[in-house]
Amino acid sequence: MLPRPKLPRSISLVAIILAVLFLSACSPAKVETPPTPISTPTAIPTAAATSTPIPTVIPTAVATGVGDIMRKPLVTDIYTADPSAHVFEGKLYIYPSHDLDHDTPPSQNGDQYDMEDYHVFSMDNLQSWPVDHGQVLHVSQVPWATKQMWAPDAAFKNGQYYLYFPARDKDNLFRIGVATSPSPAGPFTPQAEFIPGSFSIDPAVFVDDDGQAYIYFGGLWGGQLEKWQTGQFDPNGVEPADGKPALGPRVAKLSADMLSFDGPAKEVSIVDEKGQPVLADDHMRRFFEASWMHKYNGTYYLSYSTGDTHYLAYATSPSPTGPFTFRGYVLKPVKGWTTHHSIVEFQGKWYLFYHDDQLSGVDHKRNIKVAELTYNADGSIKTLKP
Ligand code: FUB
Repeated sequence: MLPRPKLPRSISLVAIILAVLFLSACSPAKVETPPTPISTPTAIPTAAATSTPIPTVIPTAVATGVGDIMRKPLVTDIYTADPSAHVFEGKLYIYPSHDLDHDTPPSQNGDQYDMEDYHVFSMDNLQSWPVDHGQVLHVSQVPWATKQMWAPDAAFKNGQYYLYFPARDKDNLFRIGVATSPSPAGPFTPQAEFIPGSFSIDPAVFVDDDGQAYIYFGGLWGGQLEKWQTGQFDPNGVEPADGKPALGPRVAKLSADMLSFDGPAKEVSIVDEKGQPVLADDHMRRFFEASWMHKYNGTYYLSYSTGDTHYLAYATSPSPTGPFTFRGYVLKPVKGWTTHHSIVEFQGKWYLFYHDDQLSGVDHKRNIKVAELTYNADGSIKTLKP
């Protein structure tokens, strides 16, 4: 074996450096390890934690609390729907329905919408994800109610917060109840009885600039509105015949203490551009459910779902009690049968809160979303596509 020729020390050093550089150039580029996806936080434990947390992975933006939240499911660990949004104490509060993760077969009566409690959410701004304040009211706390805690709304007056909600009473009729809290985040304490004279579903409460509060409500089919046309519940009541005026939502002034109607509820009239009532067979324009009232530039905007045609429509009036003239659509049909919303101004912009069934693909397991809403110069709303 020949002895290895010895290299001078300086040459060996240069060789080593060159070898290191060569090897590092040949090695694969260092791959950034992706951050471990953060799985959905467990739902806040509540007295009625009957829903299974939704098995999903939420984007990093959700985990960090900052991101582009527009048109994305705002809550991913429980199912939420019917979002009523209000600005209270400088924050945006959302009062949605809480859909449960069960497989009750669908019916025209709405049995699959078998909800039993409410959560409240808040947002400091519309770049961060809502905070869940947990369960604020459960059906077991409401003496008169038995089931189906459907779309709620909230209001503030007299230094107190009010949560209005529909549920079935002991006779299986939908009624509207009210619960109170010193905080917009609840929890809410229910009144022992439903609001006298109330019926049907989907209360929406609007407090006008002069302090007078109005409650709008009603919904067809599962919501039973067509069964109240005589002022009494008629189990055989049906929608008006084709060619007759459609049923409108009901409106009542609320009493100063916000706990009862100040007089009987009246039917709201929705008319076309010629002042003629929208007809019962005009399913593209007739009221079905999900009333919402907001005021923009001094005009009152009544928006609602057209039900079986799945639009969010709107009509305007110089008066909070109408008649309202049909103007067009706020939102085209979303994924899922129901559509329900609220419209609110927050930090200088207008927003539509709505829902679809993106997370589940099931009509009664919905998720709330938000999109910016804009107006044309004539006060008409620019129709949003989901
Ligand atoms: O969430 C139950 C019912 O579905 C609501 O009360 C309706 O408006 C519809 O969204």
